[in-house]
Amino acid sequence: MFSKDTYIQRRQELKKLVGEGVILIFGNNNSPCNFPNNGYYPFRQDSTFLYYFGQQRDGLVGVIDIDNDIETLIGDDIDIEDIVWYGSVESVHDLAEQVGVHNSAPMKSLKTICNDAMSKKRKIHFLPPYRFDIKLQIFDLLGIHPNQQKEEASMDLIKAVIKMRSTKTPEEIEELERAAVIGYKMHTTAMKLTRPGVTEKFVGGQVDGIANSYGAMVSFPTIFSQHGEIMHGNPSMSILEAGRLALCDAGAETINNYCSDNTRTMPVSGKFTQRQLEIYSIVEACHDYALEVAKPGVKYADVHFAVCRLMFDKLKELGLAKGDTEEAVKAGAHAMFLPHGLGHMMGMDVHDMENFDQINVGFDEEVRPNLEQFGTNCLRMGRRLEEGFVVTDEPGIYFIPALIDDWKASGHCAEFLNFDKLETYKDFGGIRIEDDLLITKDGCRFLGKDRIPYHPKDVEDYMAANR
Ligand SMILES: [Mn+2]
Repeated sequence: MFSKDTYIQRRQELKKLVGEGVILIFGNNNSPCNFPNNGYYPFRQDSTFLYYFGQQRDGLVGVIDIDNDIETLIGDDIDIEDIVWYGSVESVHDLAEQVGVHNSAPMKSLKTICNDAMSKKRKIHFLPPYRFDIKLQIFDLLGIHPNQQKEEASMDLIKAVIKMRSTKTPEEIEELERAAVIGYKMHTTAMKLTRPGVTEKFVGGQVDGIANSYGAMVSFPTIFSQHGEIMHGNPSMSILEAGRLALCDAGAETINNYCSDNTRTMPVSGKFTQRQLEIYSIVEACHDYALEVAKPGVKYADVHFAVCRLMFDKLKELGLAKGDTEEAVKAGAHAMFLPHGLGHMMGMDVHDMENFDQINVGFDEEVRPNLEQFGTNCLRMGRRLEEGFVVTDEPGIYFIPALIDDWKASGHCAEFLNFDKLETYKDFGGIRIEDDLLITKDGCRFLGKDRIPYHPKDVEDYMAANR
């Protein structure tokens, strides 16, 4: 947790930005696994609740009455039976005091607060809920059917929260740096363990254990797969084979729930083949390009498309692509290889604030998303960068057999792709290299004290030194 003042100041700023009405910020409830008292471990608090109210306890709601300048932490104190099973914990009143909130009240009083505000026709602001229990809570409190809650959520509140959470303060950057240190340990462990004969699940499980040991948890389910071309390929029981690539996309959350997100792709044998090196070096060049150009004022969509053009040019040299690069990227031909965006915002969520929709987080009035074109419709971040933003830089090249078949059959982008050559890459897999960029006053830098090895020679040397 940060100091009390941090939370007080954040709520002050939020009140100014939203202007009037009553703000409800729901913390998460315990999420049962198999039976009610067997909570799905570890408990993950809602990030926005953490941002303004800092407390990790389940079953809390923060209420900010802007017009009367009253802040209340709502929640029920535990009883003697809970103490028997889980030990004593602080009262809701104490939790409130720790984050500078002067009032606390039991959960049943939330209904009274809402009824009172509704009877006076005051605006009640809430965020779009993503858990069903919270949807039921909102239904009970405000009478809004779960199907209507997304559109009834307060755009003023959404915009204010996005504005505040997008720019990371020095104390948040310190947390992100801590997450990066754990991420380094996770990825170098994967490099040490990757070898023929072990299962994907074994490496993935060890990587997860490091996140648990040094922080709160993984920042998203670890991807560790020889099928790097499957975007979210979770570790399976398949056995690593010499000659193939293993892609590891993993990150940690610190105790305070700030994230890291990195990807490395390594040769199972410890040595890249010539064909793997050719593709790897293109991804490497694209990855390094973002570091050169990302700075305040630059549209991340422009960086993305510049990377796509660079990638396409180099794929032409290998005979996998052809035609005019500019036209090819306009037509979306690059999405055969790179069907996702260059990166996303990162903070307390690995895809920061994704619950508010990327159209609100990664785009704005000036930079609008393209929701039509395959690949381009997956861009999570397009708007101009600002100092204090943290974005990922994660280009990749994938050979997806089903996509090759699909486009070949329909002739999609046939003037820009060499399908005969693509056929010979169907067993390749995929390569992605990902690091996290902090946008500084006049440029950017990678988060993390040490870079996880990513130049091919460095990856090979690291693997050789740790056999
Ligand atoms: Mn990522």
